[in-house]
Amino acid sequence: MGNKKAAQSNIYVCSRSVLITSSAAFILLAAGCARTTTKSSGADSGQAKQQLSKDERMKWWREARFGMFIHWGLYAIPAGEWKGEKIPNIGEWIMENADIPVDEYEQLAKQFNPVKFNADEWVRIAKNAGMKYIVITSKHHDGFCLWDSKVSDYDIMASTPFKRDILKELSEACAKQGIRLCFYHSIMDWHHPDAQAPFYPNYNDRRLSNANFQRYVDTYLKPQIKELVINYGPLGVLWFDGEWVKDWTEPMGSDMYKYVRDLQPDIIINNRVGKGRKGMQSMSRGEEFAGDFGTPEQRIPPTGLAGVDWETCMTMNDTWGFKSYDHNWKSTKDLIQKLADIASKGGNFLLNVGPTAEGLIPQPSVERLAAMGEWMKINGESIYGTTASPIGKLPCGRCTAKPDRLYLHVFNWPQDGKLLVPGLKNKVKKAYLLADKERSELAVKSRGKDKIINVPKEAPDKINTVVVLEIKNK
Ligand code: FHN
Repeated sequence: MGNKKAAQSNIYVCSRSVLITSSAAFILLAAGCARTTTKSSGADSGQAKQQLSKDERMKWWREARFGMFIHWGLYAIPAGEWKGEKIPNIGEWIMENADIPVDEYEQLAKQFNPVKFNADEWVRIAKNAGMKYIVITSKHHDGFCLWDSKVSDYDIMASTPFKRDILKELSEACAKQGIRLCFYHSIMDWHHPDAQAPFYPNYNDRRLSNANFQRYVDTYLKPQIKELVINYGPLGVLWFDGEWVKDWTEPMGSDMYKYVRDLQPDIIINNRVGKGRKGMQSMSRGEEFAGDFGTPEQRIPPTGLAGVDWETCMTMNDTWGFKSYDHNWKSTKDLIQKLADIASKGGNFLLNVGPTAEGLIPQPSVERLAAMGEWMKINGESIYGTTASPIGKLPCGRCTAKPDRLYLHVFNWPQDGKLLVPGLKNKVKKAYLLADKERSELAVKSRGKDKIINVPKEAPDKINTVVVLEIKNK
């Protein structure tokens, strides 16, 4: 009972009815991942072993707000080049974009030997950035498996010189450092003969069908999912992808959803398990579609979505998998403000890294994550466990909420030292800078329906200074 109850009880009288209408429209779109305790495909119903309601199951995830996405696999070896040619588009799609036959692409496994891979170091980088969970590609579209699978030899143990179970090492490192381990898993498989391998050279041709696809699902996909959940769990989230293939259907998605929840009742599953996704804005088209949360990709919804579970996944440059020549890195300022923007709309931020073939997270990513961590060390309280802004966007930035306070994320500091907070009628009991350990009080004046906070002339943090307003609830 997160956002909805808080908003109703605290009556932050918002004069911006426009906002509600637009988010209502958005909510219509996102009904599938609604934060209700309604059953999602019966998995929550009755059976004694499934104790948790959806709200209880989602609690850690909703409070976490910030996670690391890791795209890693054989595609890190060519790193965006094939036979000396730069291959356009995202690096992990090189098999498709360079029209590489299965037997040729498979040869990369013989070269995959990431000796610099250090699971503890990766988890430390995520944790130090303020991230609470990690979603790593157990298997991407190219079909290569980063764990010791008994169902396939196209994996790290049987077909590479590395012969270390990467997911096992990450599972142990996450357990040690208190980070939730989650797996990305592609339904689309360009390597499996019963899946999309026969579609070469257009592995991703959505018009094509494989008569043996059900056999792939029953004898390969589901058994591997079981391996991952049972042998490496408990997992936080199973993050499906590649569900757009023609042969995958909503009934298959609902069945997979139930199958996974039966294996681990408290697991969370994204909305790409079914066919509910609406394009890259990726909210579900309705409650009837399987999945616990929406997955906007490379975009942030325009307005708040109070009461809806969603998570924006995003690259730090222009590729998910490592590309040696992609240096179009987002700035630390942009990333910190995006995190605040996403949290102010009630969403999670899943920020990607694409490690090299040696097993290193690219330095530009490491530096930006460390800088985000410095900001989170001071301001984490204004992100973790917060809910969507009850007063919409602010002229100066964004707002996140807790039952008894608002966090104003000030991106554009008022030169005159007068911070305007439009449409807030509640009485402000106390205002102060979150970074100020003394919490020295800032003067607050009412001006009609608005509040004016007297702040220092200089912005303590040029990227995002958080001002806390302790609110008297009506
Ligand atoms: O095709 C994938 C892509 O490679 C990447 O994994 C992203 C991450 O969300 N998902 C798909 C594109 O929607």
